[in-house]
Amino acid sequence: MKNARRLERTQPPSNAKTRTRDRSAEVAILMGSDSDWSVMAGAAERLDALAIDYDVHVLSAHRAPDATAAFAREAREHGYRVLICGAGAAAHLAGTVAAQTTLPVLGVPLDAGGLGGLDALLATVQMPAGVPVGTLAVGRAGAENAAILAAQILGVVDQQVAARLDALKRTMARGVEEKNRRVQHEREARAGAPPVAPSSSSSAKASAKRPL
Ligand code: RP5
Repeated sequence: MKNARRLERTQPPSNAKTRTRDRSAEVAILMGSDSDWSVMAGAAERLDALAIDYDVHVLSAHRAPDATAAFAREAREHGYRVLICGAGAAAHLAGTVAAQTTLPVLGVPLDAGGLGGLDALLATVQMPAGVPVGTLAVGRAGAENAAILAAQILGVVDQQVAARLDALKRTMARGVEEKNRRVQHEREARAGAPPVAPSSSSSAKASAKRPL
């Protein structure tokens, strides 16, 4: 099972929108390895949904330090406004990028095995004063939230992006209402059903603990 997941994680980001710089991507998604793509694709999907143009690049603080530093130094003049960096293990990508630019850098710690992502979380979040990395949650939620936060940063001055974010909030709120309706409906259906006698004290305790 672990091997299967590993195989899936090593698929290259062939369906990513890796664009050349004649395009006007405002966000760059950087990741330490192509094995990070299955999770970082969550950021790409959110940016797609918000109609925000982005590039995707594999860079590495440790394996390609010169290319990483050069990318970060030139990012602003290439038109980027926000940089999202996902990396696992000793995750220094976001920090080394932040060291070279004054663009906002959002770090997504990834679970690359071993320590469940705690290693990457600490490496990403524990930046020295003066070089901030906005650190998101470990894994998929962090990747998606990095994209939404990038949109929120762009949305400070871009009214169209801000409007799309408002629409996202409304959609999420409707989703919660729908979930609440389902829960209430289930409770009402259960309340209307004839009671089932518990067969033992332990099953009575179990049903008392049930959230619905
Ligand atoms: C980190 O090491 C990468 O971000 C990745 O999460 C992890 C493993 O990389 P690979 O060995 O799969 O290239 O630098």
